[in-house]
Amino acid sequence: MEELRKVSLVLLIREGEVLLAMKKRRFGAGRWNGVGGKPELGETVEQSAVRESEEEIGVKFGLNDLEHVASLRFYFPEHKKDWNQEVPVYLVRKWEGEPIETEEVRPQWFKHADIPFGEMWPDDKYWLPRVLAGEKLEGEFYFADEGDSFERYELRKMA
Ligand code: 8OG
Repeated sequence: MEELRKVSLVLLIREGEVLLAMKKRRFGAGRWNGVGGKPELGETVEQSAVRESEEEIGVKFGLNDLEHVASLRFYFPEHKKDWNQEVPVYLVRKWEGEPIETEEVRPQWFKHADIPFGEMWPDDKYWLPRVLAGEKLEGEFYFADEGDSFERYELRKMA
């Protein structure tokens, strides 16, 4: 299988709540999601998780604060296959600074029971509750279109 580009996804968590951010522009705009993004030249995906979290919501933490809880691979139809990517998901429990709104995103805390799955990537409802409950997962999602629905998915415990 071809190597996939890796793009980080970071979820800040505190007692019973998760921080989601409404993305205001570019890929995924209009959806609530964690923060994170593509590594810059020479950067590891973990470094991108730390840098993007500071750029997007103004919080600081170290590489050691990243708890790798999922590896998800997303596949799009042939005409969109440049969107294919692997997303390592990290939980972060400890950081410096209060999350702030920036040009890119508007952050908000959500209780686990109030997570707005209807305004998120359609795969999130399958893996996010399990990750928040303490599972470590890996899996693949095969999107039918540009990300509004998917045809099939596989999810298993992380090896
Ligand atoms: O840098 P860019 O904005 O392209 O990063 C995209 C972000 O979206 C990155 O944090 C990874 C994340 N992401 C996907 N697909 C999915 C998905 O299906 N669900 C969630 N929750 N996040 C995703 O690329």
